[in-house]
Amino acid sequence: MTTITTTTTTEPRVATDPLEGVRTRCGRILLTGAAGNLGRVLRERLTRYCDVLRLSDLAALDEVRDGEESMRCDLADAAAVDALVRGCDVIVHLGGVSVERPFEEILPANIAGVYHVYEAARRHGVRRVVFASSNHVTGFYRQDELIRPEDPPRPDGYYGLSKAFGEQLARFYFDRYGIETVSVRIGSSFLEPKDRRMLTSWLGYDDLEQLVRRAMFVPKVGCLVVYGVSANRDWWWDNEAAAARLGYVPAQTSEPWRARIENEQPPLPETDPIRRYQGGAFVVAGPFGD
Ligand code: NAI
Ligand code: 15L
Repeated sequence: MTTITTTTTTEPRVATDPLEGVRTRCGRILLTGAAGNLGRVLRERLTRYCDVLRLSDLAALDEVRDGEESMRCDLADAAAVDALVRGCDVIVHLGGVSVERPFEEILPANIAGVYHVYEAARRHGVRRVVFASSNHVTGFYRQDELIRPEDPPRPDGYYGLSKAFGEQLARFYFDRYGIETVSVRIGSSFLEPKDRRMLTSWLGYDDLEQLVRRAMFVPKVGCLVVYGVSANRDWWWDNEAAAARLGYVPAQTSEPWRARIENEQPPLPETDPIRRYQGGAFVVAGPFGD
């Protein structure tokens, strides 16, 4: 199997930073999915970019601190989402089902949910959304393929399909209403990579923050899709758009974990779909309830 290896990882690929001279602070940011893994990470980091960080989740949230407010909300509830979005300048939309699940669970949270977010954004004049999309939009590309965001989606399940829907919804709301979106197809964003696949798909938390900050504040992004991945040794995703359009230069890499993971975890057989496809275990999740 061919592996794509980068020749350079940390050299800046943009001549001028599109954020140069741009104010990276706004009035109110809405963070959905704030009780989740990445929500908790970004909660700590986004207050410095706004006067008020509005936290929301279906699950209970910890007590609010200075500069925060919280509104518990089910994304499936259109009226509740409308109230949630009112008064916000930017939406960082992380909320929803984050793994492969039966369609009946994905539909209200991820499909109706993202629709409710954009409808509320339209009604309340929100001009920018950062959408937490996923590498599972393209999970059925092979691990020996290098793909670009504009290549056709090949979702690896209902979850990946719901993210593809969100990206297309973002496109519609830009073309029709001018609402700008950066859809970030996040790879694997955890404190550290957990397995061989994540050595390629890992996105460190500092790089996540950098991407979200750029996605919120770089002027005139239009409707953009990028991958959320750190400067790992091997790449499946051509992320030139993230560099060129957002000025994203990842500063983290999965290399410090390589030796331990490769020693502890023998490679799967080459014919195993979990090794063959970029989506890893998601490509064999389900069917549910047979
Ligand atoms: P998570 O599962 O920890 O957090 C998702 C949050 O959404 C949870 O707190 C959950 O309570 C909330 N939620 C679920 N259904 C909801 C509903 N109907 N209404 C309101 N809130 C609801 O996931 P994580 O890891 O924090 O991911 C955040 C986002 O980033 C998700 O959209 C996920 O799909 C996306 N993503 C994450 C990746 C990662 O490596 N962590 C990779 C690719 C995408
Ligand atoms: C995702 O989309 C999931 O939300 C996350 O939990 C990870 O499984 C990640 O993809 C991944 O592909 O590793």
